[in-house]
Amino acid sequence: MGLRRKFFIFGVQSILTLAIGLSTAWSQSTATPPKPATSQDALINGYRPAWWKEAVVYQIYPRSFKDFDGDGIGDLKGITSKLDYIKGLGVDVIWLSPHFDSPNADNGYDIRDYRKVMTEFGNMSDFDEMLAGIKQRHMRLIIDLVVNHTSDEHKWFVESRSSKDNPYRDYYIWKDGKPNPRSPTGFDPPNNYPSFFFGSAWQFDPATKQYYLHYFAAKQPDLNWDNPKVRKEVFDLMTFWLDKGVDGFRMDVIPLISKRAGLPDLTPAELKNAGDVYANGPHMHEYLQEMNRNVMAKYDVMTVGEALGISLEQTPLIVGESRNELNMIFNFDAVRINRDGKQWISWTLPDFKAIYARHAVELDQHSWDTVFLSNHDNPRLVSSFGDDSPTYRVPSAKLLATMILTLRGTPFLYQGDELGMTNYPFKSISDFDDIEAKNGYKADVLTKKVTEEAYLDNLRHMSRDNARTPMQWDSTSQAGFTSGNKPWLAVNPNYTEINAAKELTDASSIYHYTQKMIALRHATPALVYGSYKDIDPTNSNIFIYSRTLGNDRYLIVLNFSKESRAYTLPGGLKPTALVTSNLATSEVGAATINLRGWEARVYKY
Ligand code: ISL
Repeated sequence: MGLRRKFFIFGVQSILTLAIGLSTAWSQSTATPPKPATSQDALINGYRPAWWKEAVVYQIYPRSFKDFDGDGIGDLKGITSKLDYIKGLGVDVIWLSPHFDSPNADNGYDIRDYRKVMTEFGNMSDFDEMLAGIKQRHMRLIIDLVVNHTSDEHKWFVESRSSKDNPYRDYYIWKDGKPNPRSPTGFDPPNNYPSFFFGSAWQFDPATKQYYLHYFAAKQPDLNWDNPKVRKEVFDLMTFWLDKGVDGFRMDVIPLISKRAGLPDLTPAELKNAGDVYANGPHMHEYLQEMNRNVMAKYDVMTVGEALGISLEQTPLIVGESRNELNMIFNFDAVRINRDGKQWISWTLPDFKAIYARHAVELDQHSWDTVFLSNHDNPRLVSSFGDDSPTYRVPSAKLLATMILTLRGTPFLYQGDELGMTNYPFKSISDFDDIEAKNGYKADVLTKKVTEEAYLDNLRHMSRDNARTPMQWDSTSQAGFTSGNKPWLAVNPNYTEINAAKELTDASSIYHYTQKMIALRHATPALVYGSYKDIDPTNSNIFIYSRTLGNDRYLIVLNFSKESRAYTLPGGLKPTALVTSNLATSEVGAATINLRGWEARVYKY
């Protein structure tokens, strides 16, 4: 199908859906954001409409997005300079990974001052300018709320560790160690909790001879949410940013805030998945409801929790409308289907599809969902779930965009995936920046538990640094990311081939395809509020599902393989029109369709 025809179909599509009066979508050209949904608003397919249900979100990892001042580190002025690019894609909301003052033990997920901008990223007036630019373009901004832990350089922790009777002592979790005369400190940690970043989750502090708890790095001490003063501090800092005009929060590891009473040892079974125990503590729901009452209820905001350790079955207890906790959460079942703990494993399409089928059963009209397959903690979308070889990178990246933008739930896109950026060809441990990769090297390779080659091979597939290499803006030096000659993390050498400048001038690029899919979603209430059905759950190569809203019925057909396949549509399904496809085709109406490798089609039926 020629491009002109595709545009025509999109045009007809929007007119039809608008004409039947179902759309509450915030169109790109509308000058005023839609009003928040009220109880008077008519339900759509049983769903209460809301702007954050209709939005498409774009995640920015500021360190790697665009460097304005040439120091090799992305910054807020850099983001402001690229707002037209982001708006051009058609997204509604930007999620900004942490931009706060931080010593960067974990790239900003270790916050030293919640009310100050990280010096490398600029200052508060740069933030205000960026926010104004976002609003001028009728987009919204959600920021990262990292409040399970702070930096050990946060003034609360500096006070807390200074003496046992300091007023901030109870802002964190301190415990006596177990006496052990053979240990250099004279103690062993209070229990067997492991850290997500290797080793014990306890750090001995010589000043007071007690241990503090850190689920992540030793420089990320966990806050004590059982202390009402801590909760008040968090609610105040959230209010500070909302009063500035931000539109909500992505909440980092929010299910970990409430700790198990008494902190007993984990059993051997629990140790295999410590995150499941750390999540869902006894007061988690109570604290989230308190946060909602004190903060969110007073604003029209979007909240999305990073729900590490929360099972699908437990999800409605956090996102259920009547619960007054969060709007939605990230569930990791799909994005982590290719790993077992920290080990990369193979996966099958039926298992992958079963996850979405389960979501449709467990999350009803009162529990909103998210869709994402990449972010700053995961490898590149096309390298993990598509095929990043020269032949199939473009079609498979487009297929994945088709899927993410037609599934049920608010879609989250990660910077660079709209260009089909790929994993980085890491050669040695010195190529990595990530604390997780480096700690793992010390824990596993230097102790000879794992060979260097096996460790690096695994990291090449799953390291978080794959997603953190600088955005590839053009084919000039350092991909146009920085005018300096040393970005904080190396640019992927494929930037001369894969870059934004090239894709912007190519009507058949992944960028433009993503833009069209976003426009289609915005114009099509069935893709937002429609019911979901997996049509052929056991097929190992084809993912085919429907999204239906009354008589508005869509069939999405995705060939998740590089082989061409003649596919007979199940149950006598008869598409009536081809809405879009990622490869030129005009096949409509046949009982058997001929899909090429990584072909994606959206039909009406
Ligand atoms: O990325 C992971 C493993 O490779 C996860 O275990 C990750 O640490 C987990 O999803 C929590 O992530 C969030 O909190 C961390 C931070 O390092 C991540 O970047 C953040 O997304 C600690 O704040």
